[in-house]
Amino acid sequence: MKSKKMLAVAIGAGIAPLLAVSLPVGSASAHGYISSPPSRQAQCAAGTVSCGSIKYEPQSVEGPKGLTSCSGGNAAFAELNNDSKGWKVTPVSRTTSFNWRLTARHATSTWQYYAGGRKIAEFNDGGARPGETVTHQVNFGSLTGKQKVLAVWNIADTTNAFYACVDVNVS
Ligand SMILES: [Cu+2]
Repeated sequence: MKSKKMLAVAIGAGIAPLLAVSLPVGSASAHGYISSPPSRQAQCAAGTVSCGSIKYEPQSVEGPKGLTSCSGGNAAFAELNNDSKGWKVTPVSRTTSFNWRLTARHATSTWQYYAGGRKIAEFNDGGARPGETVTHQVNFGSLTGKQKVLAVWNIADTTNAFYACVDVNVS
């Protein structure tokens, strides 16, 4: 909203081309992550596991759509891909609520959950703007025991997605 207003003012002043190139594509530091069960980046932020810069911005694991890595392809957050880092594994039941905390409520295409090498759940928001918290009920089906869940938040109006890995033990 703020950007649009600035642009309108700029067009009026005849400097639109100059300003247009400097307009941010999206909000630089505000996005979202899974808070519970605690995702890897949530554990970094809480100090459950000691981490690098991701601990300051657990909401920023953004990358192109279609990736399968916990880091969303960000070299700075590569430690999120390390399965041996001592992540706390949360015991969960076959049907479990996954809760997202969104610091920017981006228009959303889909939310996807992968485990055991396949997609186990998908929720289609059809471009709607989510609330500050989003909860999904995910059913693990025949998957039991220790699982690494990759959750993906696909943004409707950019080519990007947000990624969060959650370590659980399904019983
Ligand atoms: Cu964002």
